[in-house]
Amino acid sequence: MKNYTDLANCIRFLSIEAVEKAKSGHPGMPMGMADIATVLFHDFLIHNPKDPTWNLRDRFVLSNGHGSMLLYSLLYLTGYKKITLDQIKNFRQLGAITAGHPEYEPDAGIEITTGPLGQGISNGVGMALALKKYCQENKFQRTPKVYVFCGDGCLMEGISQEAISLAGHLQLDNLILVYDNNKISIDGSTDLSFSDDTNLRFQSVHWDVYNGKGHDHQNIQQLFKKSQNAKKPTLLNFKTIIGFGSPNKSAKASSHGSPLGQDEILLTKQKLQWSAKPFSIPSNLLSLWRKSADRNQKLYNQSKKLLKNNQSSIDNFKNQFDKFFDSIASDFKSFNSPQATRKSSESVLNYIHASMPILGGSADLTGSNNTKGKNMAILNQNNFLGQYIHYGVREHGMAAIMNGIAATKLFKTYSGTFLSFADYMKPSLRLAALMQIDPIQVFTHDSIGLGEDGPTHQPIEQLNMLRLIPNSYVFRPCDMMETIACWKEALKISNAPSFICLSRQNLPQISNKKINLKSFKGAYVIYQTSKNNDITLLATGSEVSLAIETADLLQNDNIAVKVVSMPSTSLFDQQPASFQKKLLQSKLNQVFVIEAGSTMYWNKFTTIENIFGIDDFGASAPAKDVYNKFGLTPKKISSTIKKRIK
Ligand SMILES: Cc1ncc(C[n+]2csc(CCOP(=O)(O)OP(=O)(O)O)c2C)c(N)n1
Ligand SMILES: [Mg+2]
Repeated sequence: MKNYTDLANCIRFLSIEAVEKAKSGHPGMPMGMADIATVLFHDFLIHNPKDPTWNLRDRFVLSNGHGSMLLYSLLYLTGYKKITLDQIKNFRQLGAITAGHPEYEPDAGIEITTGPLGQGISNGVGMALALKKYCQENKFQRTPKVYVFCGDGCLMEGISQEAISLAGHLQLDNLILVYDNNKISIDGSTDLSFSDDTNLRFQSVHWDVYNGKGHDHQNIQQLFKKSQNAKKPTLLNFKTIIGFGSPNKSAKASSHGSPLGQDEILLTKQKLQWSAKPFSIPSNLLSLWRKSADRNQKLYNQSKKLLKNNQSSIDNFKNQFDKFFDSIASDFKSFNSPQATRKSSESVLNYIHASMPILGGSADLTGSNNTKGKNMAILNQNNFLGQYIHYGVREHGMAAIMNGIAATKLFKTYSGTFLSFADYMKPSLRLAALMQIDPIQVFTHDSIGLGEDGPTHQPIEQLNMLRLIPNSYVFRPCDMMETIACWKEALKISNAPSFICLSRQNLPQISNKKINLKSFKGAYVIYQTSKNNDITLLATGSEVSLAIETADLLQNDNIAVKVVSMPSTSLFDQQPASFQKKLLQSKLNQVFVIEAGSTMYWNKFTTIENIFGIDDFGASAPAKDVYNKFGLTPKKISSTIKKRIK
């Protein structure tokens, strides 16, 4: 048996010293998980530190991301180039990769951004799913495994249940969840708030479950061995001691999130018989760590040959986008029937899914979101060749699972729910934007226009909530042609999430011949009553036709109106100031805005009195009556505008 104790102590002391130097951080978790991580990285994890993004590597996810020093120590010790000793010494400092919580950087071995507890478990489910699909499609013999470390906190979070339930249903046998069962969280003993029978919980959703002793190397090995040929996802429930090795702080919440202090470090060194200086790893141990992945070399070489001819990714389609979408647009150039944009979106999907490596789905609203293309096969436990996932009613889990899929970069992924339930997904949407990964959310029923289902289902502030997420793209098309344009842009974007917001109700076809698909800038003039307009009326989605009707009424009173459709505020924001200014300019220099949602966002374009929106909850009634109740009718708006410009 290798000297796992000393190897694990390398992790412990790098972590302790880095936290001490940074004067902040979480030493307890790396000290408690060091033994398990050591056995995993020396004997089981298949990776190549010299080629961090090798597609067929196993994935290691630290869902309990506060223990980030565990990950950085492992990456430094195993020889990932980007994680140098200087990076470890600069833990938590400006510009370092070694941030407080792991931040997605596959080149450095950081597979996903974690820290908000529970997300990593769900990301791991997405990775396992994507890898299984990818390997079955390419007939690879070995499917990479996904090892996820998690703590008590991750399992307390509701999102973990959504994810483990779906993982069990799909029988993701390449997923191994390693539970740091130390019975401690920030407030103290988990007895304060957590008395789940965790094993029973996992068994009830069809997982294999094993109990282990987290500091007994032989036992750890046996358990990982059991997980290797599993037919189901596996939970390894390890009893561990937080802050292992610290005489006064181990097994206590005091080791969770603050430096041990110099005195306690000395005592810990004595207890663990460690004499090396801070940040110095004895050469014999470092050399064992650096060689720990050599056992994978043969598999690596073989798989590289296989991968050579299998580089299918959305990137390969990038230069065909113009041609591809032009041909869709040309098929719809005479289309003139009123249609809900969710339905238009379905028409676009019918083209896309047949041509691109895309993985769709919905959180139990397939028929309402119109997210399933005509011939999309369902992905289920018996068929990973399918392209469509029934996520069930699990929006938060779905969004985090999609982040895991997107992080593998093996598939472009989209899914759907109602816009009002974007709130259920927000934490994961934010993380996608932070990570610069590219899932697409299809949000239908995007306003009070959904009518009778009422205010619980009518989004108000959600559009602007999404617009406020940095590095994200919000789309809200007004008809078929704009929907084509929005899908094209969303598919092209590879470094940010996209949110495509679509109507439940029918809308007229108005953008044909006006919109320029080739150089779509997020906004354009869709209608004007004269060449020299008095005012500009800006609208999005379902309110564009309302704006055009309003413009016609104003024209009757000799007020000339330019109507600007802005299906993507995000793309418009990126245009040069000169373009933005010119588009919104008018004789009276007055911009008015109509959007059936909260007004807050739009005051960057105009004064608050010029915005027609809704800063209240909607109402349960036929759509026409709800629009009327909130004053969003051509008659009411035109009369207010008339008064304003007098
Ligand atoms: C969603 C979320 N809520 C709260 C926190 C703050 N937080 C960080 S760690 C932690 C306790 C987690 O306990 P556990 O997972 O058992 O970690 P351990 O102390 O055992 O390392 C909390 C509440 C967080 N990171 N994410
Ligand atoms: Mg804990």
